[in-house]
Amino acid sequence: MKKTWWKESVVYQIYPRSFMDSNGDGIGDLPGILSKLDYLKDLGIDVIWLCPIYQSPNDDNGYDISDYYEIMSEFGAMEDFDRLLHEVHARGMKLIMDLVVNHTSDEHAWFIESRSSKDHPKRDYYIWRPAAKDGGVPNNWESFFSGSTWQYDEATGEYYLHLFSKKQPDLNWENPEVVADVHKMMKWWLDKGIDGFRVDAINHIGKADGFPDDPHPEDKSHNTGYRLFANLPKVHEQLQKLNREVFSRYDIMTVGETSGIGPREALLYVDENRDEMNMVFQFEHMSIDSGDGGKWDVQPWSLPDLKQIMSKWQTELYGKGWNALYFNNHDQPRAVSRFGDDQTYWAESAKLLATFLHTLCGTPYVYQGEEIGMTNVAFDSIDSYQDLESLNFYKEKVSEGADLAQVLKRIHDKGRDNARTPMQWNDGPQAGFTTGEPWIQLNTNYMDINVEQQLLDPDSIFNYYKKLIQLRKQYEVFVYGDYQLILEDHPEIYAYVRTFENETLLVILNFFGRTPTFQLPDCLHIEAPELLISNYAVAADREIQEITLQPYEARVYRLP
Ligand code: TEU
Ligand code: CA
Repeated sequence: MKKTWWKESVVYQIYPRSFMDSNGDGIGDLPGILSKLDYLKDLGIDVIWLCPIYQSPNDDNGYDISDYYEIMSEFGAMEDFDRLLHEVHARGMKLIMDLVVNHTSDEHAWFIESRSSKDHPKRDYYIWRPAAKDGGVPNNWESFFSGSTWQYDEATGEYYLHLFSKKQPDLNWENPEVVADVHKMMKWWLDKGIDGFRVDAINHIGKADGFPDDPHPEDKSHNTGYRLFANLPKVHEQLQKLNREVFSRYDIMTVGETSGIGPREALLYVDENRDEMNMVFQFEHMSIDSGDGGKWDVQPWSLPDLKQIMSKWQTELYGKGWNALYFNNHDQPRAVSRFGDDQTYWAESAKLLATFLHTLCGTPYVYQGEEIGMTNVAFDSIDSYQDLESLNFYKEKVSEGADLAQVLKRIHDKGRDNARTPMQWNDGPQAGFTTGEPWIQLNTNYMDINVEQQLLDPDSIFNYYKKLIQLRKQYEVFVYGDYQLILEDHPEIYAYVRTFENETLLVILNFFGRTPTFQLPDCLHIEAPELLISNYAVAADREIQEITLQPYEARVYRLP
């Protein structure tokens, strides 16, 4: 297996709007990030992934870009970015940017020109269609953010396609001029010295020829049309070209966001011989708690499901392509609330999930606040929510006459604002995030959960993450070891062995609040193992044939 820096790295994801505000306007910004670089270095982070910081009217907090060559005014100026990049590098860290090229903002100059007339040279930068024969929308495709993917535009009497919000028109990747302009823009940033890209919604850049109706609108596992605009062969053609003409010319890392695939399809993106991307964010483990009652319906998840999914990814990619590991990001609820217990066993379960994240084969991604165990938030009223996906969902449900308490419950469980409340730096006013009014309400638990307090506590979640990250650097087996599941059918304990050259790790994770007994399988003969890390004090006893585990207990042993 080829060894590279991005396999050995731990990535930290920053959602700039909610990270640190430097000037009291309530909005996180680039100087704010700059002021926290030493904090990230102390944690042991190698790479920072910055969510979009380009000029944007913020319909979707920067995922709607109106100018790829400018910094969002609220976040600062290009000099702030250059200084940030310089200071990241000065600390021996790297920085990757979010690349949003499935769509732009409707306020991007290209779209303004495109919509101006049917024969404008930029018309085909976007996807325009006349009304269907019945005079309605061109097909039955549904947007990720509710409603049709088609928006009627008065000026020319046609519809444009938007898989996300109507202020995020999809670029037309069939147009070679679009492709050339995107490549040019990427090179411009890479020439500045950035270290790679997280490639947003890249599996959606190809759409089925002729824009046919989805024949299965009754299938609610995805929005209608999904199968006709996700992971099509066209996407791979573009990625191969992108790799040839852009990625391969720089020493960078690339991670694509690709929902709707299993490991077999993932290998089309990440097989080291195919030259597309280094790794992808898959979504299978994010759906183990999805019920079949439509968007954001939650059901209890089961550990055997999680084991089955993670084991499949671990074994099928091993030696061929690389995994991206995550349980949190800016689109998902907080993992400690979702897969742990944010009440009784808050710290224990946060550390358990951290252990899992750092002991699998792949590159771990830590999302801001995860390293201190930040939790979900449940605002009382829809008026406190900011995310357009939640707001659109609520509106749609209101128009359907749904039970609004139920709808708010779904938003509490799954809405994206769970991940977007401000970073909790201390227990002072506004958690130290801003001296002004934050753009979104804080989670009121910042008195108990904050960075300042955890830096002082050797047993904190923060210090546990720090230790795990150090261990990954100390022992290659954490990074490169293979993966072998043991106790496959155990409903509460997740355990596995990692082996690389002559090093072996044994990972034991009790995923719930009970006290099951771990039995070492007969096939493993182990003497005098060394305990590398655990989230409870463990007696000096080195006997591990049989262990009664504490709630959410996690242990990692190194076997001689
Ligand atoms: O998310 C896109 C995204 O999650 C879809 O590509 C995915 O296929 C779908 O949600 C699966 O259920 C990214 C960003 O992470 C998000 O914040 C943006 O709102 C979105 O793209 C639009 O840019
Ligand atoms: Ca600010």
